Parts: sequence; structure tokens; C-alpha cells
Amino acid sequence: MSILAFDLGASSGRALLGRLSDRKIEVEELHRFPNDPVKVGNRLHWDILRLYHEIKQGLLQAKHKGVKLQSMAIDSWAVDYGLIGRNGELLSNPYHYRDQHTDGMMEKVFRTIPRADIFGRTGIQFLQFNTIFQLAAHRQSNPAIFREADRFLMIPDLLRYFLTGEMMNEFSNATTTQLYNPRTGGWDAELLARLELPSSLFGRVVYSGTYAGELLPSVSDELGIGAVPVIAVAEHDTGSAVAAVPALDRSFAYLSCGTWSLMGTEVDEPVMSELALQLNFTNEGGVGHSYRLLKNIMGLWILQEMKREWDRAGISYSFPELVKLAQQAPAFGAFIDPDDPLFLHPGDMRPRIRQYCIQTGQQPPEQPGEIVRCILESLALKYRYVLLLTERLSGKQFNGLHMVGGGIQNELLCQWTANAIGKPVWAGPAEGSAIGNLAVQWISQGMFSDIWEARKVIRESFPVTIYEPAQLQAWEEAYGRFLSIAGLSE
Ligand code: LFR
Repeated sequence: MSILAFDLGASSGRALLGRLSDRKIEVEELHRFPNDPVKVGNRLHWDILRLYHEIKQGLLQAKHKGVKLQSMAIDSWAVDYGLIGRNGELLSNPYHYRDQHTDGMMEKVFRTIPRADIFGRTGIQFLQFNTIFQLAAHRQSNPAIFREADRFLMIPDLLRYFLTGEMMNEFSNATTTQLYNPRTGGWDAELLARLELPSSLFGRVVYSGTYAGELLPSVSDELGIGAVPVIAVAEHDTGSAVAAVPALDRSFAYLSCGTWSLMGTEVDEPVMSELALQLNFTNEGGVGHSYRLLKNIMGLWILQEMKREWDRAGISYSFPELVKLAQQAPAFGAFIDPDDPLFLHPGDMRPRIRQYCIQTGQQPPEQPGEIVRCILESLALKYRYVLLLTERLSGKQFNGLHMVGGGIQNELLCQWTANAIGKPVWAGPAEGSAIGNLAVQWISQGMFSDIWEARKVIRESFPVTIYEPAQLQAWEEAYGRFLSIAGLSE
């Protein structure tokens, strides 16, 4: 039984064909394509129509292989959206969340709606690029578009709409807007009213795993394929990645490691306490009505941007080369807090790392190996801090950490994470989001009874690499220094 998962990540988009036989999952990459944002003037956009084209190419690849698809689904990162006009067409090119239009927007919104009120209604952490702040910025710069708009769709909702002609808002992504109220189980009318956003824009929210229509005849005719059912999986990529965590213990900690590092645990009910607000944790909707109590950590983004800069300068290193250089550099030189707002926007990270180090009285790293080491060690140390907060907030104790996502190919980071947290790291699968996407399609077709059965089969199908903690004393000391440099206290 073959199905197709499209996972649109920051480093690329992928189409993965999944087959399930004898309780074993096999995956095959059919198509890989760039997903670079496009800068026009000062604005950063999605290249949305090109991505739609690439999705069709993925479907064609399946056809060329002679595969009859039982279903397909799309996942991507959260918070970004498109607006549909009354004639059913996309009104403007969606913005990318790293666009600068949300700079200063949180403070502006807090003047009308206090922070605690927003959190009390949504349970979502404050990140300046959350949809709520993007919409506020968008409304400010272009009020007219909100008079023309008929519907609001998140990116996977939008691509799914292009394919099926059906407009639905999928739950896992809807929660990341910071406009969805998990207590009432719907869009928060009060928040929408206070932001002067027409509530009619926000449609029916469907849970992850819902059948969402099939390919429009115009699409299947164009591609020369039959009707393919489309499933609204956990369309937020982190929701899909966590669905793929091959945990056996129901109380587990995860780190979805890619451009972002998302660390936390799964809970049945959102944790919307004073402490959660204070620690800026989030409760994002997941598979089977679960919630992800987690915190965003800036992740490998800083390294990816550094690499892009070196590429531009004509000094091209591959990621494995950079990791090797880091390994050879001296240990525990300078540290950064990867979540400092300095590192959010795209561009050259080197002067920003330098600025951070000078401001915190440290000798800035100079050589590529030193810079990469600084980034990776700082990440591992931040993981330790956030894992501790996750334990405190959830009241759970974890005896290890599951890591999923492309970042686990960086073995040094996995090992350093184990060293920093002083517990084993269980790494795998690397294609977390795409595999979670496939798993939820199979659940919706009744091939798995629930996510726990799916996780068991994922565990049996993909290898898990174990990293045992080492050099505990040295990492302990480094952690103390890191906390004081980053101004964090436990
Ligand atoms: C990861 C992710 C995070 C979200 C960020 C922005 O790819 O989806 O979960 O906070 O991207 O959407």
C-alpha cells in the first residue's frame, strides 16, 4: 500500500513514498526540490506556486514508477499563511516568517491585549513571528487586503486547497497561530475581535488525520493520474516529527532537530500555568488530540546561515567538513545563547556572534572550526537547560532524550547533547516529519489503531543510534559558565 508524504522544510522540500508491508515501513525519496524564500525589495516571501509545481512533479514521479497512490499529505513549518479572495484565488504571495515585518509587533499587540491574556487563551509561547503578530503587521501595512479576503489558510492548507478545491484549517497548524483556544476547541473570537480580524476568515478546524478530499479532476487530468485522496495529517512539521518519535515509554522527552530545535514532551492537556507563561513554553496541537509542551531553540539555523555565508564568499565547506573542523578546535571557548534575537533574521552570523561575545566579555571565535564549535557546544548546553525546564514544568523525569530530524546526521551534536544532559540520546529517524506524515495517513486508513502502534512499527523499521554520555565533569563546568554568560538561571 503506497502513499506519498510531502515535507517542506527550510533546507529542501521532499516527496517520500511510503510502503507498509508485514508491519515494516519502507521509504523511498521520489523527489527533492529547493524551498528557498524569495526576497523582493525588503520583503521575504514563499515561492508558493513553484512549490505547488514541485508537488505535482512528485506526483508525476510516483506515476512514472507505476505506483498507484492510496493517499497523499503535506506538512511544513508552522505560522505562515495565505489569504484567499472571494473568487477563490490567492490574494498575495505569502510572507515568510523570517521577514522583518513582525519586529516590534509583539509589544504593539500587548498594548491592546496583555501577554498573559493571550497565553491564557491559547497556551502558545511568544515568538515574534507567530501568525497573530504576522496578521497584526499585515493588517497595519495593508488593511485593504483584509476587506477583500474571504479565507485564511496556513501553507499546507493552501497547497491542499490548490489540489482539492476544499478549504479546511488543520488543527496542529491552527494552534500555532496563537489564535486558537484549546479550552473552547476553536478560534478565539475575542482575540480575533480585538485584533479587528474578521472571524469569517477562519474556517472549520479539522483534526490531524482527517480525510480532506481528493485531487480535483483538473489536477488529475493535467498529470494523467487517477483520483488520489488527500489527508490533513499533522501538517505542522513538528507535529509530524513528534508523531514519528519511536518511544516505548509514554512519558518521553524529544528533540526535533533541524533548522529549529524543538524540545519538550507530549501531554494530554495543555499546560497553561503561570510557570509555563513565565518560562515561555508552548502547547502545540498534535496527533490524537495530544499537545506538545515544548520550547523552540534556534537550532542549526545559525550554522546553516554561516555555511551560506562561507559559500557566498567562495569558501565552500560541506557540513561534515565543518563538523570535523569543530572537532579539531579547542573545547569550550566562547558560548552564545542561540536564542538571542540577534540570530533570528537571515544573514551573516559571524558579526553577530562576534557582537554577542564582545558584549558578554568573551574572546570571539575567529576560525571556522572555532565558530562551528561555539555554535554546537552552545546548542548542546541550551538543550540541557530546556530539558530541565521541561521536567520541572511537566513534573516528569526523563531517563534519556529522543532526537529525530535531519540534525541527527550531525553525530558530534548528538554526542555533545548526551554529554551535556548527562543522559543517553536515542537518535532516529532522520526523516522524522515525513515518516510521521506517512504514519498519520496510515492511521487514518485504519492500518494502525493509533499513534502508539505506529510508533512501535517505526521503531522496528528504522535504526536508532544510542549515544552514551561522556566527559561529564567538563560539561558540568561548561554548563555553569554557559548559564552565567547567557544570563540564565535554573
Ligand atoms: C520547525 C517549525 C517550528 C516552528 C517554526 C516556524 O520547522 O515548524 O515548530 O516554530 O518552524 O514555523
